[in-house]
Amino acid sequence: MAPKTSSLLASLTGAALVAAHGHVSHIIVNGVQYRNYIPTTDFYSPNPPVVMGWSALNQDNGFVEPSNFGTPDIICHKSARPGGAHVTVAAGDKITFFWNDWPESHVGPVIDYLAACNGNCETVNPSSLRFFKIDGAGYDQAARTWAADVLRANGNSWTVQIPSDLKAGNYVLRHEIIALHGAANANGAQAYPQCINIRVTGGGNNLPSGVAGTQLYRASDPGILFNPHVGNPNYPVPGPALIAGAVSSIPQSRVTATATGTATRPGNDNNNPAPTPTTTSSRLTTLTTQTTPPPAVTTTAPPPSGATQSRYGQCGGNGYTGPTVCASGSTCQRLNEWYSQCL
Ligand SMILES: [Cu+2]
Repeated sequence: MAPKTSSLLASLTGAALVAAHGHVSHIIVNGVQYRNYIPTTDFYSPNPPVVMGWSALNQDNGFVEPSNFGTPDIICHKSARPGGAHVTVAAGDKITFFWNDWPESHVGPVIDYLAACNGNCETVNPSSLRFFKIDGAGYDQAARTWAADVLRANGNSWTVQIPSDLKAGNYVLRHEIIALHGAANANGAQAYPQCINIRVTGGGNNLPSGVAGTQLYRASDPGILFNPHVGNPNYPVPGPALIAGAVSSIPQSRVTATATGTATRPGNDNNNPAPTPTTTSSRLTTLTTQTTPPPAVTTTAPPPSGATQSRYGQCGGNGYTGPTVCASGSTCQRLNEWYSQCL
């Protein structure tokens, strides 16, 4: 609920509730692109394609709010149901998720989990899944970038590496961005989980223990209730610890596809043998790296009057008559029709 004592905070909370952006449109693994479930169109199609991605009620490209972090909606998004197929990868392979869009204002961490299905993922009960964290990147104080900034810099993509010693089998890969632009307020963070089914071949004997999706986060976690609008924030990535041997992020780069593929339905795996791991590195095209700084902000000269709004102050909106030029280092960003903020 918005604080009644402050119309400003009410405006900001409202903006956080209405601003919703994005889903994973496809993945690339070993140079092959696979279509994901497209919530904005497949939901309305009488015969949507059978894909590895889970379907969910996020037709608004929306998010799961912290007050629902204890409900099954946080597992693989709202009322999610397993994808009808899976993509086969080798342990150690890299999988790149592509988002259809990601707004610059939606800063925050990017986190990835795996959970064994103990059978076909296509028919798994989401509540039976136990997730372990294979990467989790927050804010890089040296590079001064959020993981979501790095994702944007790489064409709205994020690359995950399957542990090379992971036990072979069927897994749900849960990929997630948590947007923090409204997270200074209670219930203001936005979780955007996206799940796909994968079949992992090769590997070793490693099967880390995990937690139920409904146990990943609480609304009061320091990485969920967090103000990102401070200088060089020291951000604690929420959720369970990384598994042994994992890093917060592998180096990120642009990845391009050389072919398109179709996900495999249960029982048809011999028609779609696992790719050979040796092709992985040769098909990844590195254009940018994890440490790429965000693009420089181009500022225009302030008007002669010199009226300048300070960072985090209001700079626009219906009925607003104050300064519309932001202090150096910040730009005026529209949050809704009533409120624009220097960020
Ligand atoms: Cu949004």
